[in-house]
Amino acid sequence: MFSRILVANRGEIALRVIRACRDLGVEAVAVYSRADRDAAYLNLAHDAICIGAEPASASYLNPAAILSAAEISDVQAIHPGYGFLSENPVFAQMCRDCKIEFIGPPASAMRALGNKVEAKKLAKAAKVPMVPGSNGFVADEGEALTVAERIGYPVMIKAAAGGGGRGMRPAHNDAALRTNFRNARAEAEAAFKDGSLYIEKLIERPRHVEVQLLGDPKGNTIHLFERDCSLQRRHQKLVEESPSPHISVKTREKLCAAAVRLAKAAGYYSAGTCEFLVDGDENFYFMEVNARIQVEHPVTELVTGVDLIQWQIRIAAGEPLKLKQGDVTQTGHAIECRINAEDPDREFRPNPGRIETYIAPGGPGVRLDSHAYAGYVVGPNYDSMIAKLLVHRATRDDAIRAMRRALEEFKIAPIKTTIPLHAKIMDSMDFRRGQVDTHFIERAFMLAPHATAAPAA
Ligand code: MV4
Repeated sequence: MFSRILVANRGEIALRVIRACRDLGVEAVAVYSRADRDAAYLNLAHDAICIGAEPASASYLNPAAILSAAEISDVQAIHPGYGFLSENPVFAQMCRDCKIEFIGPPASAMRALGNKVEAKKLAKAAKVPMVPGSNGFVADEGEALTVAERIGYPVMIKAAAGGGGRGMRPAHNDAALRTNFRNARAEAEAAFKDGSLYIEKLIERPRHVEVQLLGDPKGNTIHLFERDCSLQRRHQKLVEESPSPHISVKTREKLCAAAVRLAKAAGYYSAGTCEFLVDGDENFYFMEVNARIQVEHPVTELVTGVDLIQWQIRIAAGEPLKLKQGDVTQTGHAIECRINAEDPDREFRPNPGRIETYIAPGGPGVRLDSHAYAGYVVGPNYDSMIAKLLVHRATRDDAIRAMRRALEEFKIAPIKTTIPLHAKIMDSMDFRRGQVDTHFIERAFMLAPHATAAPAA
């Protein structure tokens, strides 16, 4: 095992990784930008090193600053968390070239899976179901029309370099396809300096279901079941849960087995996630692989009892994955609410400021992953997530009630947060029936009166 690890991130995930290090008896070295110099979690690390100015580009996204901090603090490994440099194969290789282990997958797998068309080729070879579409890029409108004729309308135009829904346009007929193809290309060129597009059959009202994977370099690869992340707004996840309320035992088995096949085909190791779209008939289609630990990983930790961050560290240190597929079970139901410092009444605008009141929820089945506290200042430089509130209970109904209770206990003032929005979601009949697809928020939250009910007893 390593004796010292550098945590190349901030906020709740930096704290989560520091906790995993302490649980393993490993020293954690934190890094911070000048904006985070007063954050309390820095005191839980063995050491803390300033890596630059407030903008992420000067600090958390600056490989030279992070590697310098790693060299002077004599660490054997770097944990990148999520976001920032976590999915950057160049950074992963730089670490390893400096003889510092990058706690994550091999750069080769990050490269292969980071490219959407490349990832699809791998998925096809591994017999993972995919949305019918163009095989690779579509050169021009003429070719787009030919593809649409073959697969049938409606279709979805996607940017190869896109993500989070950017550069994505539906088309229901030839005329719309011509217009939207041109628009999508212009948008992709402007946003990513890469106008490459591809086309898929449009999946209506899809659910977002993803499979957690864990593997070692020897090819021991397992899944830790699925998370349902369908409850999103503008491609920002708001609520995640496991099990998915809308797949059968049989679909779950097929979905998880497909994800494991893909990870093996890609030579993937460490933690990762395979994303699928699931339609109303439980057909599932491969979307992409996230080559990092994800924000919502604690949902899986709760239902499986497996500490994913500890395993990432153990695997990077060369330990074999002793955990076998048969050892992993999905027990009870877990839900996560992402609490953001945003004002839902003002288009979810970030709402930075000093937290004066902070009363944390607790009690049976509650987990709170947060770096915030009374006196903490939410700055304008980074994303606005300040807490992940999770519950784990025997059934989905029990979990929803526990979440409702925990949300009521949770007091943050005077800054605006998404806590009241989450309370409304927990009260909504559609959510309680598990009737959540990717358009739930847009549909229900200008809150139609019939879509809500009194809080569960
Ligand atoms: C789709 C789709 C419908 N049909 N692809 C959005 C982000 C990207 N990762 C995939 N996305 C979608 N791809 C086809 N062929 C609908 C979406 C989509 C979506 C997917 C997952 C979660 C939320 C979403 C919200 C809107 C659209």
